[in-house]
Amino acid sequence: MINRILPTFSQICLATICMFACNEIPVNTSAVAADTMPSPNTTLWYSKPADLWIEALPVGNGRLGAMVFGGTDKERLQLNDITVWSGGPNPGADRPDGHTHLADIRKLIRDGRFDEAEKQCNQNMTCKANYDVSKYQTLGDLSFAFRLPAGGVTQYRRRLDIAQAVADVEFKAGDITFRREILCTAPEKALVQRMTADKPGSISFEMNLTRDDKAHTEFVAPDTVVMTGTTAGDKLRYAAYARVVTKGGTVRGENGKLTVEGADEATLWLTASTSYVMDYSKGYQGADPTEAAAQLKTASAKAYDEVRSTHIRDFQRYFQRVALDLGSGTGDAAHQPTDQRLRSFRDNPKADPALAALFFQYGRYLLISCSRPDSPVPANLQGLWADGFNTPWNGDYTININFQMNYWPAEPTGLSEMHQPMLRHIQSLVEPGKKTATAYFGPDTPGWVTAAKSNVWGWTSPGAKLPWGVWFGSNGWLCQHLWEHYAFTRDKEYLRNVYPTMKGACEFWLAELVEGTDGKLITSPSSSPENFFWTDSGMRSSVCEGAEMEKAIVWDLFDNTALTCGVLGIDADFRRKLEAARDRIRPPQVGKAGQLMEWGGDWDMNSRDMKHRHVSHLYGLHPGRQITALGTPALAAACRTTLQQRTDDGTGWSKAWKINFWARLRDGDHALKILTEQLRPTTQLKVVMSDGGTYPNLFDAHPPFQIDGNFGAISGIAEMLLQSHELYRDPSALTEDRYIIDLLPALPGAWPTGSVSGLRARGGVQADIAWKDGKLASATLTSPSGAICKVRMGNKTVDLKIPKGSSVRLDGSLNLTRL
Ligand code: FUC
Repeated sequence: MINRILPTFSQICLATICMFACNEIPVNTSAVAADTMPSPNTTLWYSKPADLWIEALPVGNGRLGAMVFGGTDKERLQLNDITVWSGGPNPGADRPDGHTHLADIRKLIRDGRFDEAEKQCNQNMTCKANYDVSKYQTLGDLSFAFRLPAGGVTQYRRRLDIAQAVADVEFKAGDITFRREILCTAPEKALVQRMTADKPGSISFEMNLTRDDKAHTEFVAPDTVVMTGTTAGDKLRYAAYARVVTKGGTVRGENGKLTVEGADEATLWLTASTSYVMDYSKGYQGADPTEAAAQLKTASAKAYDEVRSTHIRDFQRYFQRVALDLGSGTGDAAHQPTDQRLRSFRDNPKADPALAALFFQYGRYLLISCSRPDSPVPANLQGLWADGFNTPWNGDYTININFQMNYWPAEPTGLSEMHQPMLRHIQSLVEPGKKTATAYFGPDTPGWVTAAKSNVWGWTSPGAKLPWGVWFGSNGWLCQHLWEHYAFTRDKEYLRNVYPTMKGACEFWLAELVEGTDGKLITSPSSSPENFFWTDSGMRSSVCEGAEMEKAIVWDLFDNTALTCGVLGIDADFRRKLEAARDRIRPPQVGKAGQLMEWGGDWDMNSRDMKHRHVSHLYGLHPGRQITALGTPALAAACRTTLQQRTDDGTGWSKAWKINFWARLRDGDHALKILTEQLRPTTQLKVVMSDGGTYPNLFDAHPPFQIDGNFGAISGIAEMLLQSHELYRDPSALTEDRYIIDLLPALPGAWPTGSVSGLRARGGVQADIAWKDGKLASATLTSPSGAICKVRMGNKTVDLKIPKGSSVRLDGSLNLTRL
């Protein structure tokens, strides 16, 4: 169970005194009523309004979202709709004659003329359209100017309850207590803000709905304003509706403003829709965005309390699947406002292990809020929350790590349905990806391919230039997600549906792998995302043959697809072909410094950028499974050496990946060290290529904000507690994928006692685990589908059969006990 450590009243008063003293706001020590005490495991709370966007609090329903600033006399709700993109499809982005240069480039590389090969790649294997015209953008702002009584503001507090997905703001102005509650409901497809006061007739405000880009606003009723427009490029039409329903008082709309006067309470309802449709054959152009009008009508006719309770039930259906207790620590650290709590954690992390539990659950909250089973597109670099028109890196899907990282926690942390928009997006890339494959690899090239970037408009072409633009490993990496969804859920019908997509990626690579000088299969031209190498003679390039990451991805793709054929009992010949090719791929190589080699040559130690954030060549360790700590110890040792050489530094997402790597190396203390560094407070907003941290609202800092770091880190926490990537072959069931379920494989010393329930393992198993004094106390494993597996704890492994729909309980020595 979640440890709901309620602070004592004196703790709250203490924190309150401190927060008001720090911010020089008048003190009132009888501030917070006992029933509204924040739970440190599931609440973010603050003693002053957000000035900066990275202090505001996110709400979302998988499509619509808002950042809540929590102002007093002025409030800003910055709005997003996940489909609001500028630009449009780029059918002409591929270079149709790219493939005519392929043989020459491969030859230059074989001859060691890497610098010339890079030039050739930049001229001929890049895209011919401007990728940067398509950007994820804000939907706009709702701004409020409230009329408050004189006398100043006291007893201010704003918070986000992530166990209910409700944000609120509360303060006293004069002698009146004002409260606003904000939620974004998926069932009603609406953002709702309820405004109340403890004295009738006290709610008066003006409200504006705006977008600084040619938006047109008009009142369609005295209480309803609609904003319509198109984004730059004119490919996307949007419509947002806002209505304010009051009890008492008056509402009128004029001069672009909605004015409420003297209401007892007021409820704002906001809906939005766009013309976007994820359909390549239609040029991503759907019908006019009319749904928002009907959604507004239905939602705003309902009673707020009913909408609120339906919303909470709907959200908790997912959220409550997993509970995590890492202990409550010492002192009052956990009971401080969240920004202060982060600073205290930096100074004394041991005092507040519950912050990691809050960060874990916050990541799950964010995933549920930005990616729902019916989301029109998947979570982007900022999930759903982005301000302005120039979102960093276009707010795209960067598919050389970042997009995939977004979805690492989906399956293990009980949010499998949230994976769906990504799985659909991957399949939507097959058609444009076929064109990219033939353009750059020849008219007869089978299958489909993608490069380093993708977006909602079906971009599959390479990017502008090396070291990032010319890299073709992402189709295999994306297919890993298709397979993983099956590995966790055991849904064979789903697997049958996605198999053609996986097969297409395999066909591409079966045709495009080349034989290395050692007779092994490798890729060429081959790069390692965004990095360069320096040969022994000092030549700098980013393209060679046989870089590790692409090989590892193709190995994983072939292995997963061969397993798919076996599981579905189909395509036996193709399966054998895949297995044979997989076994001919050049295995990971260990270099002269004991490192896992990143490139086709042993050049890692020549690097002039040893701390480079991408550690792509460890793909086989994570998220792949070609390298395991116990199965391939020599390669695992090489990964460890590489990680030490590369240091623990990095951007937010880079640190997050390293947490996963160290967990896979079964070193929980090192994993926690990096997690602790990732939680270091920062307000850095500029782009920095190292120095990740965490913003006051617990968004991950690349910097700037990039949500993959949130998701990657919580995947790492799950990996510390439960792993299931290791397959074993059962001679009596060779076509089945069976897994070793590893309990507490990387438990750090600083989390001696705790529990987790509801984590998911591959093979269709759910795990509740409790530990005490650093040792397993008990584990209950449940399998809705039924499972045959091995369970490992430390050095001991036992075989287990869990009948369909039932549970088994193991004690600390892995003995079966009765339930
Ligand atoms: C890759 C990374 C950057 C950033 C960007 C979105 O280019 O190397 O650090 O995360 O994606």
